[in-house]
Amino acid sequence: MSEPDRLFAQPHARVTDFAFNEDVVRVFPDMIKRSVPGYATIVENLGVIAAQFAQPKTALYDLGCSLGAVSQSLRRHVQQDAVKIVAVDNSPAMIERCREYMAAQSAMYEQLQPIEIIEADILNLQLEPSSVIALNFTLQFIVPEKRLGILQRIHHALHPKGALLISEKVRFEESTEQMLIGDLHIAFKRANGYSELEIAQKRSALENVMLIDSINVHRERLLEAGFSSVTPWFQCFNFISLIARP
Ligand code: GEK
Repeated sequence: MSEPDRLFAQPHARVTDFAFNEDVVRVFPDMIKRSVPGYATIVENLGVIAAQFAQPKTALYDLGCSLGAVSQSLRRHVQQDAVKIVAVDNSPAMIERCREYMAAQSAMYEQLQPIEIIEADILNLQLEPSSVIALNFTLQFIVPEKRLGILQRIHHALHPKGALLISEKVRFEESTEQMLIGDLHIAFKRANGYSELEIAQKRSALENVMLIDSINVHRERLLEAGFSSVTPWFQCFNFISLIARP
């Protein structure tokens, strides 16, 4: 169903801001796999981790679900009774395709957890009592001044034995480290078949819409939002995944 990502292969007269529209949806599985080091490992293990924190009679949220990869992993790994998985995205094109993928998964496997797929802005979403909330590469697309507020709402919704699972691209505060790891990420993209033109045009498309923080900024903000601990469980180059406990 997914096409190879050639969105930035030809020179664009003017590179416009990146948007999660139908063109992106068509190539998304290929794009994210070739751009985010460790993506498949992160997605699979978010299910494994979620199974340790999920509590009966609570919701498990996949916020900024895109095509629902994390929700699919949660459905396969979490066995607790009476949990409800809720996948949320504000891109109509993503949600439409997500529903198709989820229907295909439901048809293929028995005994999957129930799922609700919602088109909504996570900034306006009323969160039900939850035990696991995943923000898998989503917070980086939220305007910086709204990030603390959403983390505070997530903290408020979380069961004491639950967890926020958050993955992000990060920057490094020390410039030589930033240069080294940034270059290694570019090498990863080259190794996955992206040309210099594709890498450069994608970078300018994301410049104004994906604003990344350092690990320290994430940690401090999560603590300010009320979380008691922040534990990195995965890093590959400048891509990390953290477990934040209420
Ligand atoms: C995955 N988690 O495959 N409200 C709802 N959704 C939003 C908002 C918002 N305010 N802002 C951005 N999004 C996925 C990958 S992609 C990351 C997540 C990437 C959505 C946006 O529409 C997009 O689908 C997603 O967040 C970010 O594990 O493409 O690098």
